[in-house]
Amino acid sequence: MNRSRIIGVATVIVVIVCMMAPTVVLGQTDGPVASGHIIDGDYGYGMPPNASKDGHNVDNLIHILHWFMLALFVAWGIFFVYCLMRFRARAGHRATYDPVKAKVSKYAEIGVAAFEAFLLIGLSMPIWAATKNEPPAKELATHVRVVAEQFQWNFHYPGTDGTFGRTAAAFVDTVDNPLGLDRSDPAAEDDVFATELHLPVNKPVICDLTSKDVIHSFFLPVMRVKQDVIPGMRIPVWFTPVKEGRYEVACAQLCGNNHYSMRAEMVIEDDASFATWLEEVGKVEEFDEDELD
Ligand SMILES: [Cu+2]
Repeated sequence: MNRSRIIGVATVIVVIVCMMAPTVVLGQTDGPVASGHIIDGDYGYGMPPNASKDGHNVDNLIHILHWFMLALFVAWGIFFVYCLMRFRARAGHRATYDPVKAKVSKYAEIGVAAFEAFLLIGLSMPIWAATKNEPPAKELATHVRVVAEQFQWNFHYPGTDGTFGRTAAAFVDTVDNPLGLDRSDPAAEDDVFATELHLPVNKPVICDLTSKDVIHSFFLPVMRVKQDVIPGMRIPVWFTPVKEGRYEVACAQLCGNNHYSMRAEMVIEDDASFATWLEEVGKVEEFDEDELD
């Protein structure tokens, strides 16, 4: 074996080993620690756990896409190594620069294009349409406003009256009134502000997303939800949590120096625990207001 061939084969082997190393060496890592709590579920090297009703559809799509990419990677890799060997420089062999005219490659390319069209039109679009076209009925859903800012997630609950109080930028106070709630509005009286997202299990959730400053991205890995949060817009997303636990809320858009620290916790719990929590958080707010007066 000549030197250049050895170098070529060694390079291919090193590239393949490097790509496999994380799976072989690291395997499943421990769950991450956020704000001093271990978050439920397996956040290791593979997919995060699925805690939503429609998450399996997204997972199936991701699995199919990855198997397809693996097949393409292996097939093209074999073809690449074959070409390196077959057309290497050697005595009695001249390089030719004419494109190859073979039926096999033509059919292979048509096959790949057809399968990609199927992935988009036959598989992805129906799943998207089924889960994203029709929002759940508002009266049957838990409705939360999610207000992003550098570098925190704020959650605004309408309280027992089910109506959000009026908010305006003029009322915003970073310490006492981060949502800019108009305290004189009767609908604002029972509104609840939190920095943890608590939600009852087995009930649809509608989150209206807004931002106070730059573009953020609301990312709930276990719900398979990711949506950009744009200042000046109110963008709804919806999902149905089906597994109780404490999970991660992340920001998936590089939004400034402390982007890495922009995370919160989402607690999925039974109806009774959710109601108790909402009451407790509401009480803390009232207490704070008395203290300030
Ligand atoms: Cu952010």
